[in-house]
Amino acid sequence: MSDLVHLTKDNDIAIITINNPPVNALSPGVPEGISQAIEQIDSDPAVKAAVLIGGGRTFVAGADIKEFGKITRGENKRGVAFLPLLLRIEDCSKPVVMAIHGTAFGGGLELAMAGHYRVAVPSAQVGQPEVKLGIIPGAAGTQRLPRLAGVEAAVQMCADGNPIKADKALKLGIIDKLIEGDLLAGAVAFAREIAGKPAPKTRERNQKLGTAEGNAPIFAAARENANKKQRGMMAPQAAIDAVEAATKLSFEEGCEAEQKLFVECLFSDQSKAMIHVFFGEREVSKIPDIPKDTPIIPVKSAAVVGAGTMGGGITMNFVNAGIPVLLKETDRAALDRGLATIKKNYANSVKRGRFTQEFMDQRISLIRPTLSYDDFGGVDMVIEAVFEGMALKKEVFGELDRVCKAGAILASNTSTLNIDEIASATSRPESVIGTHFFSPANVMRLLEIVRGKASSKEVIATCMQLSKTIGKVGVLVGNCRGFVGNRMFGPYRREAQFLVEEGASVEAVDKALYDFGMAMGPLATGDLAGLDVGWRIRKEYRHLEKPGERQPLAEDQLCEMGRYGQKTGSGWYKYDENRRAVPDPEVAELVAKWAAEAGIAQRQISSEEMVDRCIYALVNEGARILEEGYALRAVDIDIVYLNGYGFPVYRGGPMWYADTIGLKKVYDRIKKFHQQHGDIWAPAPLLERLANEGSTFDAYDKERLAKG
Ligand code: T1G
Ligand code: NAD
Repeated sequence: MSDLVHLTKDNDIAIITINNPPVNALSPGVPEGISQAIEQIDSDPAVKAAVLIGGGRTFVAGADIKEFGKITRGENKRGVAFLPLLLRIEDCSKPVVMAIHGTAFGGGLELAMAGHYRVAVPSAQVGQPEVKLGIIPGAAGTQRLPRLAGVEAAVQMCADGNPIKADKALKLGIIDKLIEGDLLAGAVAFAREIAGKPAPKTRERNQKLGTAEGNAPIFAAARENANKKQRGMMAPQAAIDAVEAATKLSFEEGCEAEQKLFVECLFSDQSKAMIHVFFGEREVSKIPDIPKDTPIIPVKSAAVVGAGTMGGGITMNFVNAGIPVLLKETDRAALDRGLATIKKNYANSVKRGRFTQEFMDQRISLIRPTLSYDDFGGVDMVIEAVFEGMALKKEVFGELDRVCKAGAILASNTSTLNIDEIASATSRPESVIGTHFFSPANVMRLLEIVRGKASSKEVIATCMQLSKTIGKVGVLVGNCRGFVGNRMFGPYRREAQFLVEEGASVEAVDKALYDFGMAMGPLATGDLAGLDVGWRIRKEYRHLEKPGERQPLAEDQLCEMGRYGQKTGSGWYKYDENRRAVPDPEVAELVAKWAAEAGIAQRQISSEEMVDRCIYALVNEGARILEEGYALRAVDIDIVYLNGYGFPVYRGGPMWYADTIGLKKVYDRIKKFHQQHGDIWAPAPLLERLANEGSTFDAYDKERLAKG
């Protein structure tokens, strides 16, 4: 037996234990170990039944995702050929009981469904999350799951990839029994109960496969839903096709259909991008110069200064995690306004069934509104979210320095201001850091953690861990203007405006980027966030603009006219009573007039150019940020854009996308834009180097990691 799979016995019950930490993935050696164990069990007359269980914190969490790259690069010829093993388990002459705790995901659930019975602890979860990696189940999951859970549940689980809890799995028929207390003991007792009885083979359970008439509306609805919620992704559609095959073909033919779709997805750019994102979301939490054992400052209580757009959402994140919050404002009216917005947001979530009324009441009871700093002395962390102005921020931090206890973390939610300068208003810059949330702060997953020159390792490590506690993806970024996300967003939106000035329509530019996969077009995004936010910042930094450098014409003038976007009912678009965007011919006329006055020639512009100018502007600025060291890795930039700016996950982020296109091609295109549009398009030196070396941003990351 291998180190990864142990076979023991409890009298007449055999126990197969998988030990492949951290998540018992089906890495090379594990399937082989299980296969050997089944052979032994089958030939051991003393054994009446068997239990298969995961060692450590979970059942099998799937195939080893690290192997996929080797498969698509041709280094691993074996692939994920689990089908024969699963058939072997199903054909075992002794019933096999799968004992599930933690997460039975992907190949883990497929393994479990090949067993004759499944028992689980109530806290267990099961799921087919493969579509989140741009693939589909590849070991008969789309064939066995509908046989256990029915077509509707199976197609949903395989198409959206979201796990379900054990109690729901029991109701659906995926799980046969919930085990309270000791799982192994309960599973062995269950095995002893069913030993000697006929063991049902999942592949032969066809009762729940329904009829073609009955299933047709289910598949139609699933495809429509996937087109809406997973726009542009190929895997969800492939998963639906595979489950449909299960209802129309024999089990064997269904498995062949699934295999064909699985391989198409696995070798697709979408899957490579989404696997990059899977590991990227885990990589960003590793900070090279901050060891894993860096002491964490306990954050059991917090305070938020400013209950406006951001302060309210930030407060919700903390109380949702059970951390009480002192919420301070300047006056009662502002405080009541902030609290009312928080209550409205919770009420909407209760209406949508996301939270219970009891949860809402309990969370709101953790918020203590205040108009003074009196009780700030006891809190572990403060997040400041007052108006964006250096003088006011420094005034607030001066106050916090006076009232907060030693060791308290003092964080600013500033979106553009210099963290070191804010820290200079205190006697403890080592406790000051930026925590840049994204609007709406209780929804957007991204949290840019801005490292100041003096921010201590303990404060950084604490904020990185806290981001997980409050359900965010924390990315450590450097203290440059606009940090990573907004610094890149500037050139991206600049190009969108230039394209309109050169003759493209507002709708055409937004449609081109929407079709590319962005959650929303760049101009409509401006209207959503408020055109005045950028306008105030441009006014604050007007003195830094390079003389003679082309600046966008429209947004400042739209703001002068009071057109701030959705919040004023008009911006680039007009908005109807349901906040739906309506193209506004007046804007097209105004921009044409401003462009004519500026002598900007009008021309037909292809959507391909629109995408290249906006996306390559992101990439070029991203490359500058990387070489200047304001981002640790190219993948960090990708994770920022996927979680904060609606970049399509199936393209992996701007830097990975550029690698997919090929940096030489991207560089050549940027050189062209440089010739046409001047130094704003000067290629980033790092991009030039990597392009000429035929390298990639991904290789650059690995190179730097290796150098440590
Ligand atoms: N393969 C390889 N490594 C994995 C892995 C996997 N399946 N799952 C996790 N890891 C690594 C992860 O990179 C991290 O490494 C460490 O384990 C801890 O993970 C045939 C083809 C199980 C819910 O999609 O969802 O089966 O960063 O930080 O927050 O049809 O991991 O420490 O070096 O995420 O407690 C389907 C993926 C595969 C599940 C645990 N399975 N994993 O979450 O820990 S495709 C999945 C997860 C498949 C079959 C198909 C989560 C988790 P490091 P972690 P966590
Ligand atoms: P906002 O105008 O909606 O709210 C600011 C609040 O701060 C107001 O309610 C004001 O009364 C309060 N305030 C001002 N001085 C105060 C003081 N001394 N004590 C207590 N409260 C005080 O602004 P916002 O959009 O929430 O932005 C807040 C901060 O977050 C800014 O630094 C902004 O740059 C940043 N930010 C904003 C966004 C966004 O999309 N709005 C996104 C990320 C970061």
